[in-house]
Amino acid sequence: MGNSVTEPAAPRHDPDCLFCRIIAGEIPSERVHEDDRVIAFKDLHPQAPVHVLVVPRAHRRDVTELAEDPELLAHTAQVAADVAAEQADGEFRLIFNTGASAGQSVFHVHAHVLAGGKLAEGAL
Ligand code: DGP
Repeated sequence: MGNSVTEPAAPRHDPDCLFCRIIAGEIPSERVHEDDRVIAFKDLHPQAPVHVLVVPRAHRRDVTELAEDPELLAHTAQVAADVAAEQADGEFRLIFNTGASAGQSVFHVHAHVLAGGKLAEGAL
């Protein structure tokens, strides 16, 4: 037996997290996609004709933590593209607000997919 030390796994479900609760089905959402790694649902306060949040199921704080799993980051981007193709013309804006001063209000990583016509310039 080796004497290796295993890092504790990061928590992957936080019962106090709004998006963990949406993922668990405890809070309703209008889902447009789900698979074993991510769900996508309509934003409560849409800022564009199509405004969907793509949310990894595993609780990660922000895109910098998500980037520790490049395959999951790539999958999140691919689902965003698929949603934009299904719900609009395939052209879209992808935003990860990261940190409170950048506008992040829910600290469970999520990609905003904005699509559906000429999008206004400016911050989300
Ligand atoms: P951000 O500010 O980048 O953390 O984005 C959080 C988004 O989450 C914001 O655009 C509004 C949305 N949101 C907050 N609460 C709910 C909710 O209960 N349901 C849904 N569908 N969206 C929510």
